[in-house]
Amino acid sequence: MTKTRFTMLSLLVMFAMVVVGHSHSAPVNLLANGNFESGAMAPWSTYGAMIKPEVVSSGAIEGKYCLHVVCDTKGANFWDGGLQHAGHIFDQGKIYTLVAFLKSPQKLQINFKPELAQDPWTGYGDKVMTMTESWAEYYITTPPMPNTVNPATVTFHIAFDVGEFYIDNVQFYEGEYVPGASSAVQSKDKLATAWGQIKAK
Ligand SMILES: [Ca+2]
Repeated sequence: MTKTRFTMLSLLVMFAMVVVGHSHSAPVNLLANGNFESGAMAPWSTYGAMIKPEVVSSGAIEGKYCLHVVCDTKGANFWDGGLQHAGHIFDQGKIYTLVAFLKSPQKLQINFKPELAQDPWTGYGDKVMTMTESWAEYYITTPPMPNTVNPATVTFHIAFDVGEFYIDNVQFYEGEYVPGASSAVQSKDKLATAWGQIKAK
């Protein structure tokens, strides 16, 4: 084996280790159709007459599709309009991370709220974010669940003001935030960076 061939083989092994290592660290998304790649909205739903959602096939940050949401009337309360992914159970003692990619030409606000899906609508780690005109990643991590939360839902409150926003690549998983795990785009960038570093050696 020539030195060049050995070097090439070493590089391939190192590259494979980067790929395998990355895939093993990826958390499991508890949301079906979190990236809207079915081309339809289900099982997501919205409430509030002012909320007009539509899956669109252009401008996505991940894959082909994202969700475009219009709020045509400001709510009396910001929670009067929402985007939800229902049917969950949060396990006692576990923490969860909710990640979403968002952008809004009007820089709307949005409230991330994993919650009890019935009165008193107890939230876990809920936080209001302010979107920007460019796609960016936002996340929260809940405190440990003090008890089993059932029924539970992943809710975004979206009646802060009149405007529109785009959402894509939503993930909800057990544990702390894992950088880059929610974004195929970021993952590719990371691999490209690692590959570039390997080649530079
Ligand atoms: Ca998508």
